[in-house]
Order: sequence, then structure tokens, then C-alpha cells
Amino acid sequence: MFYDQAKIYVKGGDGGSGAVAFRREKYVPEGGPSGGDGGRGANVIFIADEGLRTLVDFRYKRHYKADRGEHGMGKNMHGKGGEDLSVRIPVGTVVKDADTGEILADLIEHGQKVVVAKGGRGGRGNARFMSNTNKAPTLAENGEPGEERYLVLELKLLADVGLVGFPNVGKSTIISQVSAAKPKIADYHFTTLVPNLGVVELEDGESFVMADIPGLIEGAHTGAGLGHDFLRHTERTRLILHVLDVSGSEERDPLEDFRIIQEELRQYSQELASRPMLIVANKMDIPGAGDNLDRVKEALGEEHKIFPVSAATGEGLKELVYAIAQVLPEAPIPEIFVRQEEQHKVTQAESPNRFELTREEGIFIITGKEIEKHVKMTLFDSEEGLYRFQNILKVMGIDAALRAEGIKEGDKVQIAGLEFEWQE
Ligand SMILES: Nc1nc2c(ncn2[C@@H]2O[C@H](COP(=O)(O)OP(=O)(O)OP(=O)(O)O)[C@@H](O)[C@H]2O)c(=O)[nH]1
Ligand SMILES: [Mg+2]
Repeated sequence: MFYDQAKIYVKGGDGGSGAVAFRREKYVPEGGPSGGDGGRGANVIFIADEGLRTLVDFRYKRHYKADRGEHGMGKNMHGKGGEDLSVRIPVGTVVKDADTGEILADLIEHGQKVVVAKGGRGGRGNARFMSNTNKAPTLAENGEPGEERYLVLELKLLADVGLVGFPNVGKSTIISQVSAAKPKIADYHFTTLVPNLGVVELEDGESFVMADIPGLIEGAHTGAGLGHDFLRHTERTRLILHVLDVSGSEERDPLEDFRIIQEELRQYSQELASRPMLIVANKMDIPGAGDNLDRVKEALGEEHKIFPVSAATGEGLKELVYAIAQVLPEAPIPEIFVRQEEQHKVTQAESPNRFELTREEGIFIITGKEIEKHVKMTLFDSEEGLYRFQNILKVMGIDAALRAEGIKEGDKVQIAGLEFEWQE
């Protein structure tokens, strides 16, 4: 099977905790603070690899966690950082945040790297909190939690030209004639279940990549036939070849076919439907094709270039390849676009606030990445740690927000699993 989509979980390593320690020296009664910092948590990194063709690996392994940093130790010894976790993914993979739909990376070159989950920084040891007013701090930090998120991976093949059309119109036969690709060809619908790529070599030594994709039928956007998701493999193409069976060998009207396929492309994305396009009028060797070709030319000839061919005999294919080679250098390289439904999600997830305050059964609940991180990094059993945390609540405006909501002495507040009573 061809796996071109996956949802996985990635987590950067947590930072190691800072240490609380004091020097003990024989003749020094009270040594200075000597707790070292925690080590940095490791990152999860994606590396694009042209040797991989599908996302099948991610079907079986869906969780990727990088190592944590080591804790700091006494005698000012810092913890060791974790080693980054490198994950190889196929060239052509688009990486999105599963919750927001935001595109984090589009890896189109072999060796391209991207950090998809940052490791947390190490917590500071107490040695770092010494000041003129506090010579013996008992304050240290826990490590910062590593970044974690769910990712959607989508493989979008890298091709210059995409073949689209109804099943059985001869798309696979065409690619088999103009390139070394050897796709299955047969006289039934949906012979092609997964996209095939073929390299078309030109006489001048140049070449381009053609993608043969499964056939579309009316209602593909609602799931009819094989659906329309595989159109993602045409997203990077600069030119669409719209293949028609102009012989009408299946009792359909090629003009009607054209309109249906165009509508399906539009349903996938307006942008895709308006890409540069050539019409390939195939099966010209079958009697009766000529009449239909005339009708197609009359209806569509002004707007589109039409190439009569026979993939079976090879007639007309040279001219087609030549025309593609002419059009390609002019055609703009499409940027990976965010489809409309995904865009919607992005805007929904954005929130200008650094935190959210809600109330449930009298309890004040505070959520937000930043404050949750502070909770995890605070050592609450140290009085100084507690004091510092209170300061963070003030600085972030959480204090003020709670007061504005009418919080009273003794009310309960909850943040990231921590519950405490409000005290003035
Ligand atoms: N007579 C004739 N038959 C053709 C021509 N091109 C393709 N065929 C036949 O049409 C049938 C379908 O061809 P395919 O290349 O498998 O069609 P496809 O568009 O890839 O079909 P799906 O993969 O099902 O979407 C096969 O039996 C081919 O031999 C042609 O130019 N003339
Ligand atoms: Mg096919």
C-alpha cells in the first residue's frame, strides 16, 4: 500500500532539573550555593530523505520522544544535554500541527532538516540565584518541559505534470509510453490505486517528472470512487494534463467528462482548477473519435490547447511532450497551499491571551502554555520558589485577572494540576 498520510505524536525531551546544593569545605562553616543547572532536553528533528517513498513507517511507530536532559548536581556540575532524535521522512512531506492546521515545514530537498519539537531548557541550579541580598538561596528550577504536539504528515509527490481524468481514459498508458514507468494498465476502472511517477527525458538532455494518479468520477469530492484525496499529489505540479477518452468508448460524452472533472478539481481547490492545463484527447485510433474531437475543439479550443493522441499507437505523443516542455518553464511553481477548511482551523486556534481564566463549580481554572510551564518548573517546597511563582502570577497579569473576577480569600485556584487556596 501507498501511505501518504500519517498522524503522529512528538515530544522534545524535558530539561533536567537544577540542583540545590552547598559547598562543604573543611574549614568553611557555611559554603556558598553550588547546585548545577540541568541539561537541555533533546529536540525531535525531521530530516528529508529521498530514499524513502512513503509514510508507511509512521503507521507502525506513532510516538517519538526525545531524551531528557540530566539533572544538575552538586559541586556546580551541570547535567548533560540529551541527544537529538532524528527521524527520516520522505522528500515531499508537508508537516502540519494537527490541532491548528498550521504548516510547520515543507521538506522538498534531500537532507533538509526541521525541529518539530524543541527540548526544554535545563532548570537553573541554586548557584545561579545567589545575589547580594541572598547568599544562600534554596531556590532552583525544574527543567522546562519539552515541546509536545500532534503532527499530521502529508506526502505530496514532487512532479511537474499531473495526469487527471476519468478511470480508463488511458492515463497510465500515456505515462508508460513517454517514460520508463511501468504502471498496471487494464480495461477496467480504478486500475491505478496509487500514484506513479515517471521521468520524461527530452532530446536536449532535459527532463520533467510526470505523475499518473487514480481516476476521478463525479462526486469524488464526496467520496465517490476512490475519493479525491490523492489530488494532493498534483498540488505541486505546474501543469495539469486533462485526459479525455475522445472515442467515447464507454458511452460517455467527452465534453461532459471534461466538465465533471473540472468541477471535481474545483471542489478540491479553486487554485488547482485554474492551474495551466492542456487537454489530451486520447484514443484517437478508435473510429468515431474524430467527430468527438471536433466537438471538443469547438467547445474548448479557444480556452485550451488540445492534443489529439493515441496512447495505444503512440501517435501524437511526441508533439504532446514537446508542448509540455515549452509550457513548463513559463508555468509558475505553486506554493503549497492551505485548503480552506484547514485555514479555518488555524484562525480558530489563535488566541491573543497569554492565559485563559474560566470558572467551574466555584474553582478558578487557569490554562495556557506559558503559565503551565512555570508551574512545572517551580520547586514549590522551597519558600523562595513559592515566592517567585507568586511574582510570575503578578507579572503575567493573572493576579489582576483573578481579582477582576472577584476572587476572595480561601477560594480555590487550579493551574496545570496544581491546586491552591487564594491568600491575600
Ligand atoms: N484503443 C485504445 N485503447 C487505449 C488507448 N489508451 C489506453 N487504452 C486502453 O484503455 C484501457 C485503460 O487504460 P489505462 O491506461 O489503464 O487507463 P487509466 O486512465 O490509467 O485508468 P485508471 O487507472 O483506471 O484510472 C486499457 O485497456 C488500455 O489498453 C488508446 O489510445 N487507444
Ligand atoms: Mg491508470
